[in-house]
Amino acid sequence: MPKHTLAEQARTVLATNDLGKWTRPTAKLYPHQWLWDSAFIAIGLRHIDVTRAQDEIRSLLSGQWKNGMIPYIIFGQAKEYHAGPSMWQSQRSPMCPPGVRSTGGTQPPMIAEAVVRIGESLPRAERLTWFREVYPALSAYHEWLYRERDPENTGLVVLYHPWETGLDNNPAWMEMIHRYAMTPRLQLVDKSRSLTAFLTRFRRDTSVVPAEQRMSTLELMALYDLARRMRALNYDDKALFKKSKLVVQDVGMNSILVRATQHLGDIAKAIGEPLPRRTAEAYDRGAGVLEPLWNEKTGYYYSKDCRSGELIPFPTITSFLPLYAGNVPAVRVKRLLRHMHDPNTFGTPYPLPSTPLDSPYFKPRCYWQGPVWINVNWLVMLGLQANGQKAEAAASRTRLLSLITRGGMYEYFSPLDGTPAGAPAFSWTAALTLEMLDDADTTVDPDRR
Ligand code: 2M8
Repeated sequence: MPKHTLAEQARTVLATNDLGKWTRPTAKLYPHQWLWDSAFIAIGLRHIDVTRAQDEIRSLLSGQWKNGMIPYIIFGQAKEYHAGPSMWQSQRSPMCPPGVRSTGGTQPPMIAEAVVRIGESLPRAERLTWFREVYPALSAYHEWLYRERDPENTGLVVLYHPWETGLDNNPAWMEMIHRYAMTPRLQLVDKSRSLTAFLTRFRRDTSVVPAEQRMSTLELMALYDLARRMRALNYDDKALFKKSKLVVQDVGMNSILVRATQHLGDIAKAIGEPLPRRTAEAYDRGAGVLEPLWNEKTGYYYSKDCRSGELIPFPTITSFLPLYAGNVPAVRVKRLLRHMHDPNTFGTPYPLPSTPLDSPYFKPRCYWQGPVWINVNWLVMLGLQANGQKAEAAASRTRLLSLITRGGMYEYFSPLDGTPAGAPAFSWTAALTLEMLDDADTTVDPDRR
C-alpha cells in the first residue's frame, strides 16, 4: 500500500474519533479521554494540525487534580463505558476540582514526550511559548508522582491498580491479584462456572469485542473491587499507600516516568525554570533507579511487589522499556535482544507480543496477554534506537507498519498470524502510524514481516 494511502486511513480514524478538543480511543469501547492514549494521539495529530495536537494536551491538563495528579480517564458525556463516573465518583476526593469527573488513579506519564514532539513541530518562539504554557501543570504532575507515589523516596513510584499500568490484564499484575486480592466473593466466581456465566451476561465490553479477546470475568471483577477500594479511601494518597492490597513498582510505569522526567528537565532548561525539588532529584538519579528491577539470572527487568519486596518474575513487553528510559549497559541490551528473538518467548512470527509465548497466561488474541500493541512496541523501538540498535529499530518499524497495512487500524494484532483483534478504528494505532511514516528511513513493504 502506498505511504499516502496508509496515512489517509490514519487521518480518517483520527477524524472519526475527534470530539472537538480531545479524541476518544475508539467509538464504542472507549468513548472518553484517556491519559496515555491522548499523549500518543497528540504525537500523531502534530502531523495534521499542531494547534489541534496542543488542544489534546490542554484538554488532558484541564482534568488535573489540585494535588497535581492527572487522572487516567476524564469522562465526557458518553454513557456506554463499563467503569464510568458512577463507579469512580471522583468528587469524593477534595482534590478533584468541581466540574471534573474522572478516575482516581493515573496512567504512564507519556505527556512530556508528546509536549516535546509537539514542540519539534513549532518554530522556536512558539515552542517556548508552548513549553511555558504547559510547564506549571506538567511539573506539578511529576512532583505529585514523586511526592505521593514514592513517599519513602526509593526513586521508584508505586501503582495500586492494574488500570494504572495501561496493560490492564498483564500477567505480573494478575499474579498480584491472585496473591492479594481474592476476596471470598471472587473465590466463588473463580470456582463456579454458572456464577461466572451469569456475571458475564452483564459485561458491557464483551458486547463490543468477542469475550476471548478481553480479560476474564474474574479478572474484571477483581479490577472493579480494587477500584471500589480506592474509592472507599477517597483516593487519599497516604491512605492508599498504607492500605492498598496491591502496591507495585511497575517497570513500564517507571521506565516511562524516567524518560518523561528527562524531557521535563529539557523543557525546564529551555524556558529557564527550575525543576521542583523531588523532580529535580529524580532527574539527577536518571535511569539508575531501575537497577533494583533487573534480574541477572533471567536477564529481564521485572515489576516489584512492594509488600513482599520481591520481583514478580513474569516478564511482559514492559520488561524491555528500560531501553526507552535511557542507556542500558551493552551486555544487558544483548540479553534483552536475545529474548526478543527467542522463538519460545518474544520472538513470535509477528513480534513483539505483550506476553511471551511460554507464559501460562499467553493467549494470542486476548488483550494484554499476548497480542502485539503498537504503542508499547513503538516505545521499545525508540529504546532500541537510543541504545545503538539502529537496524533492530528500523526492522521493528517496518514490521509494525506492515502489520497495520495488512490488518487495518486495529487495537491489537495476533503475534502468531498478524490478524487484527480488539476494537477497529483505534486512535493510537492511527496516530503512531503517522509518526512512523514521518520517519524518512521507513520503507513499508506489506509482504514483509
Ligand atoms: C484499556 O483500558 C481500559 C481501562 O483503562 C479498559 O479496558 O476499559 C487499556 O488498553 C489502556 O491501556 C487504554 O489506555 C484504554 C483506552 O484505550 O483501554
